[in-house]
Amino acid sequence: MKKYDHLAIEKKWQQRWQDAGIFRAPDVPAKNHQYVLDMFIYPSGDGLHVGHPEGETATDIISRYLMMKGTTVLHPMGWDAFGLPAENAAIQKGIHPRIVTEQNIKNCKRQLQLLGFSYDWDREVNTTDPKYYKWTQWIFLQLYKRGLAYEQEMPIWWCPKDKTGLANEEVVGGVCDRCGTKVEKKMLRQWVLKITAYAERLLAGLDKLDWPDSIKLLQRNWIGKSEGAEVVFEISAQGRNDKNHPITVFTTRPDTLFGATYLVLSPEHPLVIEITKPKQKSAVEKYLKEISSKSDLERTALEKEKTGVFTGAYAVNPVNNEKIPVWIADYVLMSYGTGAIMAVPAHDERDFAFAKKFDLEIRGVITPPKSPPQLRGGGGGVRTSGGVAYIGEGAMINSGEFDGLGSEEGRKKIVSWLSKEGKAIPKVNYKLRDWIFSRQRYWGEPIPLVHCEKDGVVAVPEKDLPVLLPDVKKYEPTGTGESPLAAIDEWVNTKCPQCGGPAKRETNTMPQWAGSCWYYLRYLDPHNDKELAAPEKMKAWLPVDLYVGGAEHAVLHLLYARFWHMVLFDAGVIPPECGDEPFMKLKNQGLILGEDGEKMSKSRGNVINPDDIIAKFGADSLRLFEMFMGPFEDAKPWSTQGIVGVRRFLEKVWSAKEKVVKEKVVKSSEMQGTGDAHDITRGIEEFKFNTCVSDLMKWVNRWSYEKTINRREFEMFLKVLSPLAPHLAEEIWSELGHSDLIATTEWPHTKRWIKKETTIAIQVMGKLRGTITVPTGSEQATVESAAKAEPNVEKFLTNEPKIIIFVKDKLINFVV
Ligand code: ANZ
Repeated sequence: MKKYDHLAIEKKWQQRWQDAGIFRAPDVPAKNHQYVLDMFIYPSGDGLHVGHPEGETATDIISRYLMMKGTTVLHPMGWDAFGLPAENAAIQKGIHPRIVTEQNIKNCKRQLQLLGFSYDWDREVNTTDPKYYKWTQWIFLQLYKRGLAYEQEMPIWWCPKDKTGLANEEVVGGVCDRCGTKVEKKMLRQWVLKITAYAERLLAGLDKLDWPDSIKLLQRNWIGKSEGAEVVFEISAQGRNDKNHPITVFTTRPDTLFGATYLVLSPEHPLVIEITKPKQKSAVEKYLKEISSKSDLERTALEKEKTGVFTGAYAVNPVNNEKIPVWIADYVLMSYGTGAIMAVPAHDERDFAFAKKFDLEIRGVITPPKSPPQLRGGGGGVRTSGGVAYIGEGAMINSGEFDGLGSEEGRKKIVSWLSKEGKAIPKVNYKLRDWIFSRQRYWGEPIPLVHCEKDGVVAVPEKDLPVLLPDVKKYEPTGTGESPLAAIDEWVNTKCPQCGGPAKRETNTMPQWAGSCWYYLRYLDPHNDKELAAPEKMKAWLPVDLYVGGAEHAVLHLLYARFWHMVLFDAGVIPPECGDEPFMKLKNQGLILGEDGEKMSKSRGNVINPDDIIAKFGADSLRLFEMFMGPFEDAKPWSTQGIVGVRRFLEKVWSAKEKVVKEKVVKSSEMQGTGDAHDITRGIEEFKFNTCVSDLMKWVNRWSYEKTINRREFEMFLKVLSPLAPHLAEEIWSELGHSDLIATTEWPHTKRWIKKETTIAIQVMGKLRGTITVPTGSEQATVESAAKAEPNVEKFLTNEPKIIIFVKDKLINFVV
C-alpha cells in the first residue's frame, strides 16, 4: 500500500481545482444560488495563526457541500488592508506601508491556499488598491451629498499612544480597543457620519435577520432606544437679579414624577453657572475642576461612590408645584437626553445612592404589584422603606388624582396632562452617537474634499477620483491632531474644483472600517471602473446568504456596514430587489485559544502556526481538527494531541480503500452508511461540524470489523467526507478509477436509516414455543442467547440442547 503522502496529495489537488476553475462563480448565476461570505482578512505581519481558518473552513465546507447539491456558489476572499498595524510596522522598519501590506497579503494568501479553500480568487479585492478605494471615496461623497457627513469641532476620544482620534465604538472600558492605552478627551475638527439618522431603521431591521441573538442584543443595546418624555421644570427667580430658567429633563418614568425630590444637572450643563447662587459658587467651581478628567464610564458606574454639589437654586415640580433643590452631579452626562434629570430616589438606584449620601428626601410613589413580578416585568426589588430602590413598575401612590393607575397608563395620562400646559412632550432618545469618521494618520483613504477660501468645503468631482494617497517621507503621526499628509505642501495645496481659486485638501484619512463597509458589493464586480458594481450583478447575488466571522465586530463593522448598505439602497445605488440589509444570516466562530487555554498571542508565546501543522499533519488534518474541537460558536483550546487523533482517522480512511469490493450490490436503503450520510448532511446544514466529524469516525470504525467494504457505501462516504477533507477524498476517488473531480459530483441521496427487524420462530423439539424479534441478518449466537432467555422457551429447555438447528431470519430449533 502506498503511504498517505499528504504534502504531495494536497499540492496536486489544489492545482487541479485551480486548473479546472471549478470555484469560479458566474457574474449572473442560475436561479439556485448562494452568496457565502467570510469576514475578509486583515493581512498582519505575523501571518495567520491556527485560530484564523476556523471560520474559513466552515464556509468552505458549506460552499463545497452546496456546490455538490447543485447550487451556484459565490465564495470570495480579499484583504482589509488599511489601518494602523501596517503603518506602525512601516515606522519601525522604515519600509513603505504599501510594501509591508503587499508582503503580508502574499504571505496570508499563500497560507489560505495551503488549506485548499474554494475561493474564487479572480474576485480578490484589496481595500488599499486605488481602484478599490476610488469607490470608497465615491461612497463618502454620496454620504456627503445626502447630508450624512458633516464637519464639527468636538471633543472626541484620543488615543495618546496611537496619536489618533477614535470612534466611540473603538473605546472599550475607557481604553483604546486596539492598544489598551487609556484614552483622553480632545477637542478636534472632525468628519462625522450621521449614523443616528438611521437609528430606527438599524434597530427595526434586526428583526428580519437570522443572526445570533447575542449579536442582535448588542446592537439593540448600542442603539439604545428609550421611550419617555421631556418635562420642563421652572427655576423661579428668587433674588432681584434672578431670571426664570426653564430646565428640561428627559425621563423614561413620567409615572414617578410625584416622587421627584430634586433635580440634577450635568456638570457641563450650560445653566450651571447662571443658576448657581453666590454662596455655592466656590464649591461648585471646585467640583467642576475635580471631575473634568473622568470618563463617562467612570462617572456612570452604578457601584461608584456618588459625588455632587448643591447649586443653591430650587426648581418647581410641575405636577405639584413643590420646590425641589437643584444639584450638580457627574452621574448625569451632558451627551445624553437633555443633560439634566429629575431625581426619583425611591425608584432609581443611582438617585437612591445619591439621596442617601446627601440626605435628600426619598418618597415612594410606585407600589409593587401583588401578582408575581415575572408577570409584570420590571425590577422586582423591595419597597423603598428597605435598603434599595424599587425600580419596577406597579401602581401609582402618593400621586394625587393619579393614585391607583398602573405605571404604563399613568405615564400616558401625566404626559398628556402636562403637555396641554406645554410642560411635557413625548420623546424618544437613542444612545447611538454619530460616527466619528476621521483619523489623523497616514495609511487610510484620503477624504475626497477640499477647503476653499471662497467656497468653503467642496467635494472632489467624481471624475477626479481616486484622490491618491501621496508618498510621504515620514509616516509618524504628528500628535498635533493633523495627519502626516498635512506636511506635504504640494499635495495639500490644490485648486478649488468650483471656482479654480486656491484651496487645501482635507488631510484627515478614513478609519479602517470604511473599506470593510462595502467590500461584499465589490466582489460582485471587482474590475468595474465605471461603477461600484453593475446593478444586474447586485440583483443577481444580493443579499449575502451566509456571513461568517468573529463576534468582536458586533457594534463596529456589522453596524457600520448595515448603515452604508441602507444609505446606498436609499440612494438607488443598490437596486430595490436586493433589500436594505446586507447580511441575512450570520454565524460567529468561537475563539481558538492556545494550548494553555489563553488567547493566542505573540507575547504569551502560545501561537500555533498553521504552516507547521500543515507540514506535519496536512491541511486535511488541520481542517478536520478545527471542526472537531468543539461546537463552532464556542471558545476552545488548541491541542496538538488532538490533531494526532484526527490524522490517525484519515490514515484509517486511507487504508480502508484496500478493503473495497465491487461485487456486493446493495440498495442504498439497506446500507447503514446511508443513515450516517444523512446525519452528516444535517450536521453541515446546522453548523454542527464537530458531530459531522465524529459521525465520519464512527462510520470508519464500523468497517474495522468487516473483511470487505461495499464500494457503493465507500463512495458515498468519500462524497460526504469531501467538503471536510477535500484533498484526501479527491485522491482516493481518483484511485478508485474516477476521472472526474469528487468536488463536482452529486451529493448522495441520504435517508434516515432505520434498522430492519425480523421475527423468528423458536421451537423446542420441533414444536413452536415462542417468537422473538431481532435485527435482520442476526447471527446464530445472538439469536440463540435471546431465544433461550424467553420464559416460555426456558421451561422446556430442562437440559442443555444437544443439537441446534438455525435458519437465518426464519427459525431456531432446540433438540434436547
Ligand atoms: C426619572 C426616573 C425615575 C428615571 C425612575 C428612571 C427611573 P435610559 O433607559 O438609559 O434612557 N437620565 C436621563 N438623562 C440622563 C443623563 N444625561 N445622564 C444620566 N442619566 C440620565 O435611561 C433614562 C433614565 O436615565 C431617565 O429616566 C433618567 O432617570 C436618567 F424611577 O428619570 B429617569
